[in-house]
Amino acid sequence: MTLTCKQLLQKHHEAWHAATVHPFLEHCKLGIIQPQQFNTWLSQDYLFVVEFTRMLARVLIAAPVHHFELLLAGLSAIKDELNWFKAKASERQISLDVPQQPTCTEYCQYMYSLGTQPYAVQATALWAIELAYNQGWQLPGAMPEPYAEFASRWGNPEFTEYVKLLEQQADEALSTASPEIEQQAEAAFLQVARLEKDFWQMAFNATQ
Ligand code: HMH
Repeated sequence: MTLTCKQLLQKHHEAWHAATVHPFLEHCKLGIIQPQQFNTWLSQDYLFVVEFTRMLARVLIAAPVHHFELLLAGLSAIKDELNWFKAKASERQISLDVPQQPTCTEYCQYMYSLGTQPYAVQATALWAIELAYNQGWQLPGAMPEPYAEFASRWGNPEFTEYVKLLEQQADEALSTASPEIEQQAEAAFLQVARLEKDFWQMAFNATQ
């Protein structure tokens, strides 16, 4: 039997719920998130995206040529995203030159470790990472400014389409994967879900 992304979401519904529904996002929606919480998320997520860029470059290395187009579009979009983070940090007068918090480091090390995994595993993890934000930022419903801009960055229709295409590419890679690789892909999905939940909690816990 072939594993698909849809099956992973169904089988691990609870883990995925915890990855995408968090008081941090609920407090953004209610407009009551504290500046130190939001600013911690912003600076740590910038550091995350720097390492995520490197992960995406490694996924491209492992990918079949007919998957290049989507991955190159993703890499191109990340260029704007890194600059956007810098603009948001400057508006909020916060520094991005801060140390990674332990949860951020753990996530970044995990993304680094994916580089030695088969392409099907990397493609599954990439899809899960992008879907987590695509769903997480949309699920609470319309957010007040300044958070609406953040919600639309990952919740907008083009990003949603990009994530659907990532799912197709992951499904295609999984369709020829051995049972052992399927198992590794399932473990990667669960690891991403756990790290996403921890990342929200890290920002939510921030007191300075
Ligand atoms: C923690 N997960 C985290 N940050 C992000 N920016 C994304 C996923 C989406 O790229």
